[in-house]
Amino acid sequence: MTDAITYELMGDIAILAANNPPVNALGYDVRIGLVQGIERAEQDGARAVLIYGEGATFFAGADIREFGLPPKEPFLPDVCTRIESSPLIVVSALHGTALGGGLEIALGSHYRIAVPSARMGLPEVLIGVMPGAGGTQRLPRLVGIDKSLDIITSGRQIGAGEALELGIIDRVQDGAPREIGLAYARELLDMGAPRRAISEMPAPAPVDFDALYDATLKKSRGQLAPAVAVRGVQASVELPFAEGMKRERELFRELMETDQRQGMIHAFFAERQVGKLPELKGVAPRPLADIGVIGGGTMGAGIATSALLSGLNVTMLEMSPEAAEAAKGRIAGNLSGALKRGKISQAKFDDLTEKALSLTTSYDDLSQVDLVIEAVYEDMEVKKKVFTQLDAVCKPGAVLASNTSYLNIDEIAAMTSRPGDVIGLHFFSPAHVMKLLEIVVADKTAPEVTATGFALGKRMGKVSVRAGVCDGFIGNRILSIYRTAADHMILDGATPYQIDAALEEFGFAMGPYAVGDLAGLDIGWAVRKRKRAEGLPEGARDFTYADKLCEGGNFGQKTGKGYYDYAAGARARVPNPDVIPFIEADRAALGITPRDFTSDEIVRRYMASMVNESAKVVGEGIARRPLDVDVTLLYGYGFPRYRGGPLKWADMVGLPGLLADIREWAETDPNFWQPAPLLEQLVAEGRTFDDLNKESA
Ligand code: 3H9
Repeated sequence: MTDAITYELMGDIAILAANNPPVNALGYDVRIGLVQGIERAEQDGARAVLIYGEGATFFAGADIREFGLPPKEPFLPDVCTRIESSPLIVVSALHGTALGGGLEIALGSHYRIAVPSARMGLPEVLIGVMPGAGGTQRLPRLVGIDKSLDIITSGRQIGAGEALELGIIDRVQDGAPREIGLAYARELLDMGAPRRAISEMPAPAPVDFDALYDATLKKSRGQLAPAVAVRGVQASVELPFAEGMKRERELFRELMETDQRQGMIHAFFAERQVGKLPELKGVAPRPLADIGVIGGGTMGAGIATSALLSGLNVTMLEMSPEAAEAAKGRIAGNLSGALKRGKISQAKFDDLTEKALSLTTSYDDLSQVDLVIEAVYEDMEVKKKVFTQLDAVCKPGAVLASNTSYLNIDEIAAMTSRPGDVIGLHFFSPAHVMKLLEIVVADKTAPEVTATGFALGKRMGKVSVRAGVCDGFIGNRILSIYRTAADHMILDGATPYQIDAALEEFGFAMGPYAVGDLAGLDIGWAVRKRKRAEGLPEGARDFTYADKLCEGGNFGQKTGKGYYDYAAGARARVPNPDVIPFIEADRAALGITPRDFTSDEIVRRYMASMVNESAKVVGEGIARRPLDVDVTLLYGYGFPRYRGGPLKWADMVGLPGLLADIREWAETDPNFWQPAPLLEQLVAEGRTFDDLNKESA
């Protein structure tokens, strides 16, 4: 026996307890321990076997860290089959999260009991694979095609109550998993309950799997795993059980070989790694109970909503009582969304809006808050005034945060007598929905202030990324470059519609011009005006078509027209006929003869510009590691998760090819295509961005 599974014989019941913290992943030691435990139970003359997990959870799935390495026997599907084929009664007692291979072990058992808080599911598609240890063969026999496809293709977790209703588990009972499992096994033995192998149950009736495959592929926007999983379920209907298991394994292995699997597993580990910074090891955050928010527009109200939902008291400061009431209305509107979705009760809603939220027009009311976030107009002079006033009233030790999306936090901090307490907390709109939080660490920000930013993000359920100070920090700085690459392609002959289509095909939820229409074209207009006023870099290509759209009052969806005409609804996205003539006028003025672009070239240029700027952001230390950029783009900019993030994608397509493209394009536009020194260095050394992630771990 291995240490990962301990064996104990209690009368005629053998107990196999998993001890593989933190999540009892089904690594090699656990698998071999389970097989040996079953064999030993049979040899010892036991009549039943109980399987349960010590610690936080039943098995949370196969050990993802083993993926990509040569698989080692016993393979998980064989372990499940070995459990199921035992002549003894096998009971699994579930707590925590029985996921993927964990649920498959439970389905290989003959009976399943769970504590009320247990959650279960087959989330393999969320890491780019599909159930590979009988999940697609056993679950349909238990719950039918519709339910099993819902569970498998969404990867969602279901609670014990729903699992009981569906018949995935046999009983829900409060108590320690070991105790409830033992009592259940005893009861089953005493009543002479039969062995009950799901593989021996009849398969569900056939349905139109081709149609289901097509529908699933369409829904998952280019991600393959959910659709391939449909083929696995199809095998449960069309093939005898053992053949179905073989087919499932083949499909699982096919997915295992894909870049999509690599991308999604990279995303899984990156989002867990992103908050782990060496500089914060052992640094305690400051306590947080009361926070202030300055400015109750869309952004401020979203931040306040998120803070209230995470249990903080919020003082909202506005310029006038009317503006404060309007902010409260926005917050209540946001919270009523949570109420409608059943996330909070009416009593909680009342409590949050009437007790936890207070309104003020006086800075004095911020004197006792632990942290204050300003979300006022993006103007340095306005921000400086706010911070001067905060410095005058806030208690010592209060964290003073700016939600600016590009302004220099060092300059803002310098307005105060306590720059160590100043930090950037860049939320993304709508702030109560979007998961990304950029924590912008200025020159003098104290480590415990950074730790407090991360603690706030965690409390709010955000994915927080550390960023350094520069124009646009990590995300908006990179965005401005790849948007420029797209604008250049338009000048040279592409249309916004072609570009949107190519990038949506690549996997972005929306192309850049559709996103512009959604966010409001006035934002980019203001940025262009500011940059022109500051002076464009020499040789930079400028254009006017986007300004002309804005000058005509066309700011996108909110005005009914932008790159698209929304008269027929937001989804219709009919091209606005004014756009192409504006573009043609720019081309004529610049003496450009338009040329054709293929979708492939559009993606390549757009992505190369994104990767190149990302490499600059990492090289300059604005992002600590490549994974910080990947997480930023995944959570704030709609980057397709199955591609892992721009730098993981770059590793997979190959850095030398990307650099060669950039060098070639630099021959015609040396101003824009300046290779990042870090990219050149990695190519010269034959290394990848992921090597840098590993070195920093
Ligand atoms: C599968 O089962 C395939 C089979 O069908 C077929 C096979 C043939 N492996 O998330 P947390 C680590 S595919 C290795 O922070 P939480 C995680 O990296 C698998 N490590 O905690 C972290 O490490 P660290 C299907 C894993 O409480 C630590 O555990 N299963 C695994 O917020 C704590 O994790 C899944 O996809 C793993 N499977 O959430 C489940 N899981 O401390 C994936 C976690 O060094 N896991 N770790 O950063 C989860 O969804 C969540 O981790 C879970 C706990 C809900 C379990």
